[in-house]
Amino acid sequence: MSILIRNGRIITADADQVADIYVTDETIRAIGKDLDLKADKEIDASGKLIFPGGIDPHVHLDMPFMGTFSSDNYETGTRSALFGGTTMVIDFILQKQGKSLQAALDEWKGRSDGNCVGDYSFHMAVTDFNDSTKKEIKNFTDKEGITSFKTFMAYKGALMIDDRQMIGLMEEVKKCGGLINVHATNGDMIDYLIAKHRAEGKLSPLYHYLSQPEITEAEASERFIAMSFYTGCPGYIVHLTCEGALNAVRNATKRNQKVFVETCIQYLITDASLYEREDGAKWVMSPPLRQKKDQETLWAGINQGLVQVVATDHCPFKWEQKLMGKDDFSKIPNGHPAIEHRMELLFSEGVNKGKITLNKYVEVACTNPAKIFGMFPRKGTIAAGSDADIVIFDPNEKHKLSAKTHYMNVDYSAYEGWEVTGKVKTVLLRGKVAIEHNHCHVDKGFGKFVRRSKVAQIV
Ligand code: DUC
Ligand code: ZN
Ligand code: ZN
Repeated sequence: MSILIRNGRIITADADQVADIYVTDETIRAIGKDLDLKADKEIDASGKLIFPGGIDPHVHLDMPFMGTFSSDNYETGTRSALFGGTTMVIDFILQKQGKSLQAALDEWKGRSDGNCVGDYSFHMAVTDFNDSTKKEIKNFTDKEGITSFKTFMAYKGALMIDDRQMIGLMEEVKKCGGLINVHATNGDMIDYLIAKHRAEGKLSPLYHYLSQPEITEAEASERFIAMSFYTGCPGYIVHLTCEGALNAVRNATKRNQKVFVETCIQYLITDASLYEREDGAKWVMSPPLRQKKDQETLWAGINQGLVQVVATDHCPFKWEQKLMGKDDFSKIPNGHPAIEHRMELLFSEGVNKGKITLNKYVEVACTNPAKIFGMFPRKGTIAAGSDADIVIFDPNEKHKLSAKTHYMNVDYSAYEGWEVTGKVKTVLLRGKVAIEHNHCHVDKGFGKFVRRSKVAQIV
């Protein structure tokens, strides 16, 4: 099957040109003006923007968490990602404390194998680092193509590791050519504040926010960065939300240390005032939403090159699940749904409102995740030889986001009624038209596991 996309404005991280794209099988074969080629299918993209397929490197699908499972499984999650122009996601495997990494990998394969509509990979979350876990790292980097290892400095008693384990893991991961991702918040401080608020009968969603003040994130980020510097292990801070944490990253640049940083779309465009609403549980996530001043810091951080990735931390729970914490914020499953809306919201709020350029948009939503996580240039760009993961985007179409029209398996929208300018129209995944005319044309099982290489490219 060959496809010729005519006359689109092709945006990559470093170029902007009107040209044709010729695709056969799974791959982009040629890019040029007025290509003298015939194809089985022609798509007229005049007046449209063309982006590489989006990559969301932070999602939690069908994940056992806080006594329940996130409500999008691998099928509904990757399908709704495709509708929103995200052709690949990286999900998290969680080791159970006291059990092996391999046992967790097997469990996650059991839920994901054959069920993905879009492409996917995994980060391996190490929640119990010991002599036996240490021996397993090399198998992941060298055989499984899983080269990033997630750590939690919070969720005490469930996922959190201490600094001793962190240093040990960093030394091993460095030796194996991998990268450490971190949820950087001070778990002990948060644990204390949660207990304090509960003891005082302060149980509403607002106290979720007040139990994780900015300083808990700034402190842990600084500590993580110091350990990464000391060990020389490449570090990637996931879902960074605030000024204090970004200042820690900026300080590291003064000693020429490179730390990769991800923020998520919700931290750029929403703020903690939502916790005062009756339905504030919809935005109970960790870290919590912050203040308006932090949004400005994060947009600036993107333009300063300190923040390289915009992800989602997609971790949806239905309203019934959120009600598990109706009388106690600490029992509300943490997470919110966004996998489908990242590309459109970032365009509408970022590019359309003049906060970031089109090239920066592609860089943070598509290219940098591919570079940092060992998939570039196969993924994350539009170039001859790359996978034909392509988004055709109408920059002018206005629409509203709603639970009535979204494809995510969750019965509310965290963005109900948001007016968005710009719409994903057609999506190719490895040369196949996956989304067209508001329909998904690929089935579960089409999505492939992507093996990743070891070396994170400096971005
Ligand atoms: N934060 C969330 O909000 N959900 C899943 C895990 C996390 O760290
Ligand atoms: Zn996290
Ligand atoms: Zn997460």
